[in-house]
Amino acid sequence: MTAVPLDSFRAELERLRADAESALSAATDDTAIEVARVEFLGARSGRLKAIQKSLGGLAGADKPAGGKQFNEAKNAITASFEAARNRVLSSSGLQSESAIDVTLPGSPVRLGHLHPLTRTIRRVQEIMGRLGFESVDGPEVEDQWHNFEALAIPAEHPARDPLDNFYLAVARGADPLLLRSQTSTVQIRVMENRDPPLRIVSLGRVYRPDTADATHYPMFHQVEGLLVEPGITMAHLKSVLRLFASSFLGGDVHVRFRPSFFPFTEPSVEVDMEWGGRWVEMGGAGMVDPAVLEAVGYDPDTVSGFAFGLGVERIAARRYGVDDIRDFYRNDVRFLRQF
Ligand code: FA5
Repeated sequence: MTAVPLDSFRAELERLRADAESALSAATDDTAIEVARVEFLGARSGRLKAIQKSLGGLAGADKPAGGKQFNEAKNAITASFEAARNRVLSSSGLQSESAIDVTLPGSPVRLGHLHPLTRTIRRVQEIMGRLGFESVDGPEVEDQWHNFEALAIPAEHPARDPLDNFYLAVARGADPLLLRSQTSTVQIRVMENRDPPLRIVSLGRVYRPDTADATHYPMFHQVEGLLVEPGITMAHLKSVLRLFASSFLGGDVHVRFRPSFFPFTEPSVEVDMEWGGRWVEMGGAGMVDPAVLEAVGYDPDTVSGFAFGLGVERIAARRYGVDDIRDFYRNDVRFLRQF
């Protein structure tokens, strides 16, 4: 068998080297580099491996020179391969594999949390639940019957004034709907559908065209409580409110009743709470008016009940030491992060 001439062996190596360099310099991603690696440097069927096998065909005297040329070509192709790999890594944002130091501590992920008003609502539901009050919902768009009439607020009552409510545009002649101005609507909806005894609590949004200030907002939340059973008195009302206030605010909270008027309760009171040396009005309450019990088909001679409605923003402000309820709605994370 005639020996392979050293010149043609070298020419073959040069061609391979040129092919490898052009394939690697054209590679723009990991996949292209891997394809080139397998073609040129592959351990089993790579083109370099094939040339290595032909080394054995050189004449004995040419073998040392051929081996040297083979090693030079192999080192050059391996270096081009490394260079191409680093180029692709750095263009994908990673300078090189060593740029990721897995021993460094990770950057902390900041966890969000519930809005203080949502937390207040859940806490109120939980405390009232322990006192046996079931949580119920009612619609925010209401009709005149549930927002006013069934609550003994007749057509001529100033509380129905268009300037004091958000009425919705409706077809001519139809009874206008409105965004509910109080959660007392839910009292009616529940009593219409259930028989006594009942204990419910309802938390939700209400709407009034009030000018926003430190204690008012045009959209706010109320918590409505209603208990109807035989033999209920104002003493039960005060006990429940005291228990609630002490659990919610913590410590010994004093509850004060001031005589007031609501068309749907008789007698009616304003509820103030004293905590940390300050009295704050939290809401209204009273014994459900017999006219309201009759409007929903209950017999006022066999059952009586109390109802209360508290402002959620006011009790949340008290609980968290917030001076201005508008802060709850500014969406300023520096404020919200504190809770
Ligand atoms: C009522 O809304 C009655 N429905 C409460 C009631 C329920 C009485 C059951 C009797 C029986 P009043 O309008 O006072 O009452 O509102 C109750 C509470 O809502 C207020 O004491 C206050 O805490 C809160 N509140 C009223 N207006 C606003 C407002 N614009 N922004 C924030 N909170 C308000």
